Amino acid sequence: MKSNLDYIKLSERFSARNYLPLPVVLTRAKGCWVWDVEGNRYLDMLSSYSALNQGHCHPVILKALKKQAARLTLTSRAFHNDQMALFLQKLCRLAKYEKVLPMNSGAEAVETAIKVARKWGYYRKKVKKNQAKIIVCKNNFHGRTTTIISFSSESQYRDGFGPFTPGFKLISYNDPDALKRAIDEKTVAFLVEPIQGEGGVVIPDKGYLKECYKICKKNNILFIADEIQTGLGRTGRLFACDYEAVKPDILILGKALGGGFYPVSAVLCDDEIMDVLNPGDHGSTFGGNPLASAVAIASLDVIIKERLVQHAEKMGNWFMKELKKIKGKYIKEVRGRGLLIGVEMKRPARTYCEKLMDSGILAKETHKFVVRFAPPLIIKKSELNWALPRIEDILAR
Ligand code: IF1
Repeated sequence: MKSNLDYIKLSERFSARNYLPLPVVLTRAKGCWVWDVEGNRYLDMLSSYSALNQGHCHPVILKALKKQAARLTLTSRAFHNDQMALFLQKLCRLAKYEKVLPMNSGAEAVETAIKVARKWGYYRKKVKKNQAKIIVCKNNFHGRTTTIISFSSESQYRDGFGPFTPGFKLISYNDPDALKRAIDEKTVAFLVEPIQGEGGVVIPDKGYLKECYKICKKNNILFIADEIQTGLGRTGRLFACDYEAVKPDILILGKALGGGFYPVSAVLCDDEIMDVLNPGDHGSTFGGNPLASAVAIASLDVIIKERLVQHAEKMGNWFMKELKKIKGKYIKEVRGRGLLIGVEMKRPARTYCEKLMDSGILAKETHKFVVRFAPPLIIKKSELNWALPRIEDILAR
């Protein structure tokens, strides 16, 4: 039998060095639990950055995947397949939009939304050719493509990767007045995360999203919400924007849409916006493929049938209350919504994550000082109760 270290050494030899994972090699999983190659068990409190809202290897999604994999996996969009329309219909009805454009990764969906917004700007708002501007927030995370990192405020994400795509303006997050000031006649859209995930689980003030939405409406600008991480139940609502009854003009989804089995992302909006796209304008070899579609249908079914949104709210509220009771001189703040929770420490969070791992809990730091807890939404109170004393033991140190 090979050890964790054997695989890590092998990985270090052949893998690009663009990650620094915790030193554990996982080999199987079920629900909220994962096992490493040495047989140690861990509670997964990261859920692959919210891509595993339904838990690992959910039997309903697995069944759908197996059935579809044996039947038809890929057609390209040169032909129709009998799964995509069913997926898009389900998603439209659930999220209350008229159209969906399916892609694969989150970053691709963000790129798609940018293209749709720009084209809408030129053809509907009549912005001068190649002048469109999109307003984004400091401390954002929307992905890793060259265009998306062009409007990152994180120097590491950009360093060495220029030249950058123009047409973006950075403003401070949680500041509606900054949005007002940044708007001019070239502005076509405002792109925002309802909660900044990678930014350190940053929750804006109550009313921020609503206020920004109103400003966008007043100025004929599209409000685009990146709910790749916050969407599909994570925060205790189907979408985090629901907390403020905001329906974005363009909604971007990813991660949990594929139930942890398959990369599936989507851009949703109504006809008047999506209609700017014509055949040949945009596409993807794998987007909307029948395997992805069947997996996404099952992934959405599980969220609804198992009432994961309601469960996330209940478990999240309780768990956060318990976390707030932990007394530790290095704990600065506990914040979150639903099961997207960050504990900001006064010292680098990586060390705490390493210690948590040693006690059987997998979590990942974000923004250096924040330990993020975002378990699968299926997590039981008993499992959180198992984790709490272990978390307390480490965070209180
Ligand atoms: C990695 C972070 C989380 C996202 C939002 C778009 C994307 C993401 C709001 C792009 C992706 C991932 C990327 C992943 C780690 C993870 C992450 F720490 F980097 F920021 F979740 F917090 N919009 N976030 O959160 O989606 O193209 O990756 O499918 O290792 O970079 P993608």
